[in-house]
Amino acid sequence: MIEIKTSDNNTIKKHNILTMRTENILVIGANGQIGSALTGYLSNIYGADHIIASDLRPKENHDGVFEVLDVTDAKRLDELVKKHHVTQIYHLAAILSARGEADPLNTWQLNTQTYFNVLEVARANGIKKIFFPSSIAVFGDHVDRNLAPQHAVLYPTTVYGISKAASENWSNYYYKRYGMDIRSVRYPGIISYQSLPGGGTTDYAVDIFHKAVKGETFTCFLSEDTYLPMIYMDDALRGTVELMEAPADNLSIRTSYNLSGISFSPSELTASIRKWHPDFEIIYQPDFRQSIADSWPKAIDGSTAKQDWGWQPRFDIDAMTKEMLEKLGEKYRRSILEI
Ligand code: NAD
Ligand code: AKB
Repeated sequence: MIEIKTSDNNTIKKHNILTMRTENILVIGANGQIGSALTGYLSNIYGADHIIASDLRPKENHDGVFEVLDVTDAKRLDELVKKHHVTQIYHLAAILSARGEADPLNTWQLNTQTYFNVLEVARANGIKKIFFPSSIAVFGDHVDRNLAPQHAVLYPTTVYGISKAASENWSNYYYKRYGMDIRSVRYPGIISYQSLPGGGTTDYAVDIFHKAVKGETFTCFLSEDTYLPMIYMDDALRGTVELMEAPADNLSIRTSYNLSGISFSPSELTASIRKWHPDFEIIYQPDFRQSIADSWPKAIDGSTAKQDWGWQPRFDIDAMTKEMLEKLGEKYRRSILEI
């Protein structure tokens, strides 16, 4: 085991060096909110030459290997896996909760068909590990909304949540039936400065920082007291790789682990932002996303992840706010962020 320090000097991780340099990792959906941060994070750990980023369109200024891939095309996926001798796949492509409601059947088709393509191509090529991102959207009615447990009845209310709950079960099926090493977390809403989020219900908690940094009033599409589970990107990335590097024998969950972070409401986030921007203003205009948020838990219980692979989030709300404001402030000052 060795110690790794990421380029932002934030995180020190222990990984097995023999594993690190022999993996070739395909990231599908690499241009999105998570992919934009994850590809760099993985490059620092496994080596830039070992990370193959892919998405529907090329990424401007991408530093490393990039392939155009529409993952509805299983043949193209198979070709890329063979071409790059891929050993691990991170499958991030999906339509998220709010956007998904505009076209439920297409969302179901995209989210599930792409996952079957990944599972089947991985099976045919002997891929060693798959990462599948699930979501707090799997929870719905009849769960304890104050602290959703690891094991709960899943009655998701969005087509996005239904597709994630079904995919969790398919992960478990492929693990049991074919012995495939598929690992997954239920991410809370992810807060990050690297890129804008893509059509989720938790997006307000990223958009709000952009308005604060620009000195503008923020119109929030959720009510002031809507608590949701959230997590800062640094914690999300660290948790993801910690799970992927954990010994297989330690893992008791092959559907998806609750990945706990922090929970807050728009008014609490506003109060945190005002510690640095006292004049920041917010108005509340709840829309259709309010009912999605109301069907999700306020917090999730991450104790199984803690027990199995030592999960522990590091960022509280103020630590996250401070870093978001600093990083976005730098970006806007350099005028390199396109919005
Ligand atoms: P995003 O919408 O920002 O990015 C998704 C990416 O997938 C986009 O770059 C898009 O171009 C790409 N994509 C869409 N269809 C594709 C296709 N057919 N082939 C190839 N690429 C395609 O999403 P994100 O926030 O980065 O989320 C990534 C994954 O994590 C998703 O599965 C999402 O459900 C899950 N997740 C995200 C969050 C969050 O808060 N961001 C929370 C829970 C789960
Ligand atoms: C969304 O809001 O759809 C995502 C998620 C929590 O899955 N951010």
